Amino acid sequence: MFENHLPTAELQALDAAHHMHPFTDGAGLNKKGARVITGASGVWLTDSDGNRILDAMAGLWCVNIGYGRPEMADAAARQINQLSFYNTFFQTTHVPAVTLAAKLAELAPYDLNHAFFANSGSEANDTNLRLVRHYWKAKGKPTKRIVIGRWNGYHGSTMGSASLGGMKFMHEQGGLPIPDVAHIDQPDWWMQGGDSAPDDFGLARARQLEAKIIALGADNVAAFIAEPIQGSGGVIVPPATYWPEIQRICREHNILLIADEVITGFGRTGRWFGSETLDIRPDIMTIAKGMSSGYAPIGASLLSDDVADTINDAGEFNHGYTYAAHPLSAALALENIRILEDDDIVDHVANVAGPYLKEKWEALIDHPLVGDASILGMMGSIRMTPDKASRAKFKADEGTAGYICRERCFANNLVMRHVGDRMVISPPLVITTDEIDMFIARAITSLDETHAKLKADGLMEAAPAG
Ligand code: PXG
Repeated sequence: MFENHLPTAELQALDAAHHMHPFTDGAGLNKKGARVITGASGVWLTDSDGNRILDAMAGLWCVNIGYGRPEMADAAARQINQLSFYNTFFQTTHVPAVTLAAKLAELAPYDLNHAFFANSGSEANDTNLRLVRHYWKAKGKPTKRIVIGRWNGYHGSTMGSASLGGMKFMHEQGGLPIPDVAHIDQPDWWMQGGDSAPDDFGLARARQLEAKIIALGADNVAAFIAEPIQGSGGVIVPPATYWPEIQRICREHNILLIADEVITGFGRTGRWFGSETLDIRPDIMTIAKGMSSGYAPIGASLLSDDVADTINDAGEFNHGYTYAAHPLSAALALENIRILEDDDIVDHVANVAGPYLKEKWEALIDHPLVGDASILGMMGSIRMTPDKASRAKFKADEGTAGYICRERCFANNLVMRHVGDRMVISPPLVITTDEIDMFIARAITSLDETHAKLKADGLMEAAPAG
């Protein structure tokens, strides 16, 4: 690839002077200099120093078809030449919006036949918050306003979506959560299950929802929102008992169920949607990320017939975004879906790359630092621990080991993300078995180096139990 940029140090200096990064300690980064990514193809990133880096995070859990597909470039050029922008307000529509909405209705399970478009997962979840309240008002139940989410859930970074999420470190900044949002605990057996069996723990955590609904009064609760599998929270695969019980509780108490499929959608779990893999029947589904594989920003709320009909019959819904169903984004989402279908990528996850990665990933449990290695489809996590038998946390601050491991991965030209002392992965779905071998080899080297450093620094000590 030809070099068409300033030298790395100059780019880093300009970045430090003018670019504020999301979720970043700005002063710390500015001292060190950001890594500059200049290109990407398939599962490989290239940086400004010419390193080739294996991206086991698919960008930010989103590049499902891999980077740099020329068909996507062609689709973008065709759409810009045809119609570069028009809106969908004021009784107009356009071909990419219609075609994509119909395609999503075909792909989505059950009667999720209606798309309300946004530009991101955060925006789509803000839509959901307003939409469920509007829905219950239209149904003659205006007091049903509270939305229940989960501690350590992630639904985005706007005021509404961050409130629905349960990231306390986010709530601490900016006066969150907003009113009429409540939270229950997450189904993280490894960290919080104590002596209970995983299935009992799953039921107990689901029943927190019932207790919360009863405490608040079902007449005051609009909806429950959750990720089928928590992503940013650390790839927490819930015990098998969890989702059926959540489903029962929502049904019995007349609460809408919102499945946030921003990460789990578009093949990541080996089916088109995580709700199919985990047998969830949501009233609303949030989608984004893999919807366009990150080639352009787009998100949506997919609504059941009942929810959409109720909203449609309730007069004007005073809500919408300028770029909703942007023709370029919609065209790229359509081309992305065509590639997922024509290349049988969901089948590749279910029957080829997924099982292969599962075998190699779960074998990491034999590493002295690894206390848990779980994976579903192309979402995996390992928990590092100083003592496997007792599922102990480190005595050092949570995230110390994770940060060291992430830095070792970077040094070994591998992107894995750390969530506290968990390492998480979400590779492009097109990863081949050879690339999985390369990935695992680099992951093991990084874990070995992390282990050596933790030992050398006296950090392999367990925190006191409880
Ligand atoms: N829901 C879920 C389940 C997500 O994972 C969002 C909503 C918000 O989407 P937008 O498009 O507004 O970012 C997300 C986003 C990380 C990380 O490091 C994860 C996300 C975003 C940024 C960083 O894990 N997920």
